[in-house]
Amino acid sequence: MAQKFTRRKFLKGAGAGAALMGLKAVEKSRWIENFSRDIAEAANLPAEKWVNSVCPYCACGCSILYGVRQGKVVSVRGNPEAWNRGGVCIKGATLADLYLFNSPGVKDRLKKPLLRDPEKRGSLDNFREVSWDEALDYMVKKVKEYTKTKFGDKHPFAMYGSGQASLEFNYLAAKFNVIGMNIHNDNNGRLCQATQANAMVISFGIDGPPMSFDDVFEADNLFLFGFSIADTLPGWFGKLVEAKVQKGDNLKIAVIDPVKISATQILNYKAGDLYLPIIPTTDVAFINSMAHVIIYELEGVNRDYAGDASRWADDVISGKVKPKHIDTEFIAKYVNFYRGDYQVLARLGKEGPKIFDEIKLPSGLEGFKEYAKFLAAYKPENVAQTTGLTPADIRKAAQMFVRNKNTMSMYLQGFGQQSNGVSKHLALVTLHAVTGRLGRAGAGVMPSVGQPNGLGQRVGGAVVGRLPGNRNHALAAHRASLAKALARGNQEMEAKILERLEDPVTKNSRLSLTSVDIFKNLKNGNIKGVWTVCNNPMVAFPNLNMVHEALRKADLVVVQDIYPTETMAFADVVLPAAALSGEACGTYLNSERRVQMLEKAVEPPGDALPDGIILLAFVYKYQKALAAEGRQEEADFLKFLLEPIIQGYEPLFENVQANIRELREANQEIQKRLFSELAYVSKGIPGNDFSGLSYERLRTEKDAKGYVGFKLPVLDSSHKGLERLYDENYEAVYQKRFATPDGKLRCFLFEQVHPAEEWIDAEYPFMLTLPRIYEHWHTRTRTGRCAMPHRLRPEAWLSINPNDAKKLGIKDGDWVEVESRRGKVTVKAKIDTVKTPREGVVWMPWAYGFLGNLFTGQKEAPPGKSAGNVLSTDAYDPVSKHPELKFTAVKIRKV
Ligand SMILES: Nc1nc2c(c(=O)[nH]1)N[C@H]1C(S)=C(S)[C@@H](COP(=O)(O)OP(=O)(O)OC[C@H]3O[C@@H](n4cnc5c(=O)[nH]c(N)nc54)[C@H](O)[C@@H]3O)O[C@H]1N2
Ligand SMILES: Nc1nc2c(c(=O)[nH]1)N[C@H]1C(S)=C(S)[C@@H](COP(=O)(O)OP(=O)(O)OC[C@H]3O[C@@H](n4cnc5c(=O)[nH]c(N)nc54)[C@H](O)[C@@H]3O)O[C@H]1N2
Ligand code: SF4
Ligand SMILES: [Mo]
Repeated sequence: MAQKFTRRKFLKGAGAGAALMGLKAVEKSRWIENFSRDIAEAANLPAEKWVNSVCPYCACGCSILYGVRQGKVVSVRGNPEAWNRGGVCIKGATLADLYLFNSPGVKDRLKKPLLRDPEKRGSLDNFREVSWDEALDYMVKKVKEYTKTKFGDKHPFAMYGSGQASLEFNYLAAKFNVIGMNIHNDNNGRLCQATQANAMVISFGIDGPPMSFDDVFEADNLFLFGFSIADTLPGWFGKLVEAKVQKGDNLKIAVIDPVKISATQILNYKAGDLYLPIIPTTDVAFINSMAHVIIYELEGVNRDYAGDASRWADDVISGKVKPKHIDTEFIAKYVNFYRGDYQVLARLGKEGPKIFDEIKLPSGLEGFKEYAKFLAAYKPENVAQTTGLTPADIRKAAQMFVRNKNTMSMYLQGFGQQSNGVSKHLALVTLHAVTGRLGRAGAGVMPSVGQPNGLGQRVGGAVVGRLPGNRNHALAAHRASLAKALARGNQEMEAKILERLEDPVTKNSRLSLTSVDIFKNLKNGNIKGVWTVCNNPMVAFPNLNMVHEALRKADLVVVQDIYPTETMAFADVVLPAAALSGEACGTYLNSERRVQMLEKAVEPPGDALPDGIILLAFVYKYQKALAAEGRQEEADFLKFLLEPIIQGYEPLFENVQANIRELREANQEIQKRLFSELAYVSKGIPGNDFSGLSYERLRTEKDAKGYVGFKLPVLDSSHKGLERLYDENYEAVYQKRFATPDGKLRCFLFEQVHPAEEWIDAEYPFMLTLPRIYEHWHTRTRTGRCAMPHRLRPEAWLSINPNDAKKLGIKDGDWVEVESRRGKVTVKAKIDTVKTPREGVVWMPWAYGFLGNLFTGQKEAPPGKSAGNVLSTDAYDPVSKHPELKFTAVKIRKV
């Protein structure tokens, strides 16, 4: 399979038309020039073997092949036998930069465990290299003390994990942090997936993105809400472009985003495609207004019933009137209605589904009548000011929504990262349901995932509210079946596991703190320490001044990463990890529920160990220390949970430093055991059951379309997975259309609610949104060390609408100070005529922390002068606790 790469081909692979144009604009640095040549030369070296893996960046989950020569990665390419058919974007294509010659990607890797006194925190210096055992023993000694007390339902120590760690690691975190050690555990998924996951549990009864990438080929109409898909899930966008080319104007697209995102470039306005520059946070008003137009105007309620939806609905119920766009059969058969009430829904996680009784409306068509009446207030003219959209545009969108049968809505952080995000999802699901545009190929809602294993962190059970198998923590039956599956017939252990999950008296869930509350309580001293794995909160977290203070206050900060990060500057313990993609093995679940294998291609550098081995080594040592101290019961419990995973390998964990090679080797078998344990545990959980899947199958078989990997659920050893959830095939398998107790979809009447962040005013007149850019991954720890992405986007900027810039007297390239109610940053202004924000809105990439230029090592003082999250608020959606990262009131001043 070895193939010759020329520099030209390489650039082409790297998404290059745009990249090449960008190159001209960037100043020439000879070092980078030489570096790029090295890569091109290296790419000419034929690989000796190609190893199957997955790109470690976005939730497309492009299957990739690492080309390996003499034990080193020399190139990377897309796997032609996968759903991505060999394609990769600039980030996947430049992954090999991280392995080549003396690049920053190689030089900067963390290679040894590091330790220092907590007083010496604040920079990347002053660490001393230590053995694995010294570092882990130091942690054990501290954590042992913390776990003598409680904070909330757990001990005052927390792991902050990641949707970029493997499915197996996330399962380990659930099994040992949440259950075994009873400490707090949440993930960066709180910043990423919490709204989508919680909203899906509410609507469908269980979490899991219900549709597939290929559904775009079946759709007649596509609504893209707050989803910059061309930049953020480019692989899936490729399918969308293909669908548009294939179907021409038969596929109509509406983009709803305050920024004219790159995806608008494929719109054909003449053919009726729409771009709607909505005011941030106001999607519910828009969605309800589309529903108003459909019922009051297109169904003729205004014309024939003088606007009285109640009388019209009665005639619909009695069969006197047959609506054109409302699917009465679907509503009668499959829909329950509820009042949209944030206060009640916020209690779901703790108290369970009985809370729905408090807000229940009549079911079926009687409930629909309530919905129709409720929408009276949402006439387009009434919401024009709130949403910033013209009544004519709202009417066009409504007409598009019910044009033909198949309408599909795709959305991501424009919904997720708003403090009213859950209500956006719920309002949209209701519109899809009443128009019968849900639960078919090409019809329905598809909340996308962002991180490569954003879904796997939920299926693994490592985010608050989810338990292994993507169970609902709030459901007594799910807690009980988990305890049973993990107890292996031991009733005493079963009772113990259950007690970690629920209060025996109230039967309420025992929950960890969620991410934002972990950091706030670290700041307040209620939580003593934090162990971050595979994330960089000192850049990515909301309200960085709060995070900065929290990390300074903490008694123990452990950072487990592959590179030095801004967060590491506040650590006292640093644990060097093997990069999952390339150097370790495990599985990832992509945005369409596809499980794929990542095989080990090369050895990790220095003493680095795979993430799972590090956590297991800690648990092993912690359990030994508890036993030595006479805390026998806790130790025995942990020993019981450890046994099936590390059996036969115990001696290796006695002296980690002496057994690095052996532990890396053992990791292959240990991950396999973890996967099969979780597969077994997942049995019976609708949509998330993969009890029919194994490493063997992932390695040797293909799915029904002939691609590597399988889409959940995979029900037995010959089942090839389901293409989508909640359609007729799903109903045939589960004998229910939805995963709720009565098999009905939960639909809500939600009003437009105000966001948590204070609204703009005379002092803070601009709305800032902090989105992503194509070239970089999050806090740039890797892409910032890859030549092309770095070169194209070396620094942060603020994008301004040309009219706003004129009013403020700002020219392209001027330095501006952006200030919110929490802090300020200074960046260059860009008068943006491409990804143009609507007037009154500005945007800046949030990827640039105080480590600044990762090529030259130029640093700033924390939290950084161009770190966007200095400005953002840590207020969150009351149901999902997902922070409001996409709306900040700011003022702008030329400096
Ligand atoms: N290149 C690159 N790709 C990535 C990532 C990366 O870091 N870099 N990260 C990955 C991850 S983890 C994630 S979660 C995804 C995120 O993927 P996206 O959600 O596509 O990413 P964002 O650019 O953060 O935000 C999407 C859009 O929401 C819009 N928006 C803001 N407020 C509102 C609103 O109130 N309503 C509406 N309708 N729109 C609004 C913004 O203008 C922005 O265009 O990307 C993934 N892919
Ligand atoms: N304002 C604003 N803030 C945001 C967002 C936004 O849109 N706006 N988006 C939010 C979202 S959706 C997300 S997902 C978060 C992401 O935020 P984070 O996850 O905190 O940021 P990353 O830079 O992705 O951090 C991943 C880290 O893992 C390390 N790493 C890579 N591979 C491995 C491995 O195999 N093992 C270990 N141990 N480490 C590894 C990388 O070097 C890097 O430091 O940011 C959130 N923050
Ligand atoms: S970043 Fe996403 S689209 Fe690009 S190669 Fe990786 S998985 Fe594929
Ligand atoms: Mo994310």
